[in-house]
Amino acid sequence: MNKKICVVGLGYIGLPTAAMLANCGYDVVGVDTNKEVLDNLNKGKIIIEEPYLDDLVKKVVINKKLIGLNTPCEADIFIIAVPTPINENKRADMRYVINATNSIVSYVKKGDIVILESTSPVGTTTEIIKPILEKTDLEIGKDIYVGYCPERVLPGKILKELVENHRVVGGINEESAIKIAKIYKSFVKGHIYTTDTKTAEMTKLVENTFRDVNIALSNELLKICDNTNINVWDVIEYSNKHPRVNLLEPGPGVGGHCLAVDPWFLVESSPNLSNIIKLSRITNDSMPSYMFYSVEKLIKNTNKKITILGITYKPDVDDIRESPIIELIKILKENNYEISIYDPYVKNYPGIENNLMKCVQGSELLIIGVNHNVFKDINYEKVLQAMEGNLILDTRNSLDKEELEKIGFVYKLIGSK
Ligand code: SAJ
Repeated sequence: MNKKICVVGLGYIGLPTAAMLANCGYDVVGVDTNKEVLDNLNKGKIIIEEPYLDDLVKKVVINKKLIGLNTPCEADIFIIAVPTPINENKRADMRYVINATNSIVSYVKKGDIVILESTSPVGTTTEIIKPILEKTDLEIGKDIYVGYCPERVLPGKILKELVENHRVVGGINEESAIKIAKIYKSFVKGHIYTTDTKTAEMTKLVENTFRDVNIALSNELLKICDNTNINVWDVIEYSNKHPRVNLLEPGPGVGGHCLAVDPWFLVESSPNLSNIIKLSRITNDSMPSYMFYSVEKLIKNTNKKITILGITYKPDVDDIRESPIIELIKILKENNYEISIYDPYVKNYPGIENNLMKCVQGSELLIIGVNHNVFKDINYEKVLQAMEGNLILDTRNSLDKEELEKIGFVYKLIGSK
C-alpha cells in the first residue's frame, strides 16, 4: 500500500478527506497557504463548522497521522482540492489548480499517484494537470498515475456522505483509474465507478447543473404563481403527488460554491448549446432582486429598519459564499434601508450582531433569510415586543404561520397569497 498522502488545499473538501484518509492509516500531510487553518490544524482544531469533523481531526492529529504544512513534500499520493471559482466574466478561474499542481512537481516521483478533486471544467486533467506534470520528465499513465475524482458531499453531512456516497473516478488511463479507486476504497462504502477523465469531469458538472436547473424551474414558477395569485407551495405539493414529478423548493436564490458556479463551466465551454443552463443561472441570480420587490410590497417607506435572520447560503452551515441573502442585503442597503443582521453561525461579517434582542430592536420587518434549525427555538413573542413593526417575510417556508399570527405578527411567505 502507498503510505504517504499529501493533500493540497484544506477547505471544506480537502480537510475532511485528509482526516478520513489519516483515520484509515495513511500518513497524511495537509497543505494550505492559510496560516490560521494550519495553526489550528496542528493543535487538532478546525475553523469551519461541520458536524463531527472537529472530533475526527483532533483524533488523527493526536495520533500524528495528520499534520499541516505550508508547502507540499514528497509523498506517494497527491490530492489537489483547491477552489475553482468563477471570475467576473463567469469564466473558470483555474489559478489555484495551476499553482497547486506546479507546487507538487518537484516532489512527484516514479510510481506516484496524482488526483484532482476540485470541480473543474471538462478537459482540466488532460489539458492543465497533465502538461504541468510532464515537467517531471516522467511518463504520465506509466511512471505516474493521474486522474480526477470529484467530491460529491453535501456540506453539513460531509463525513457521512464521504463514506456512503458512490464515487466516479476518471483516469488518464485505465491503470490510473484502478489505482485511484483503490485509495478511495479505503473509506468509501459506496460503489466506485471508473471511467475516463472527461466523462468524470462532465458528470460532476452535470450533477450540480441538474439541481440548479430544477431550482430555477421552481423559482420561475414562484414568479408565475405570484403573478396569477396562486400559492406556489400548494402547486408544488400537489404536483409532487405525481409519481414522476419532483419539484424542488423556490427560495431567495441559489448560493454556495457549487451550484451557483459549476453550471457556468458548461456555459463557458459550449456557449451556443447551453441555453437552459445559462437561463437557469440567470433566473436563480435574479431571486435576490425579486425578494427585494417582495419587501417593497410589504413596506414602502425607506429609512426603515429591517432585521435579517440568517445570511449563510443554506441552513446550519457557516458558509456565506455566493449567499443570495448577502446580495439581498446589498440591494436593501442601496435603497436606504437600515439593516441589522443576526446569524449565530457567522462570526465575521460586517455589522453582524450576536444579541438577537438588540438586533431586532426598532425593526419594522424581520426577514428569514435562512432556516437555521435554531431559529425554531426563538421566542418570537419577545422579538415582536422589541420590534417597531410586526412584519415577517419568510424566504424559506420555515416558520409556522398560524403560531406567528396568533402572537400578533403579520406573516408573509414568499410565493403565498
Ligand atoms: N436550494 C434551493 N432550493 C432547493 C434546494 C436548494 O433554493 O430545493 C438552494 C439552497 O438554499 C442553497 C443552494 O441551493 O443556496 C445549494 O444548496 P444544496 O444544499 O442543494 O447544495 P450544496 O451547494 O450545499 O452542495 C451541492 C451538492 N450537489 C448536489 O446536490 C447536486 C453536493 O452533493 C455537492 O457535492 C456540492 O454541491 C459540491 O461541492 O459540488
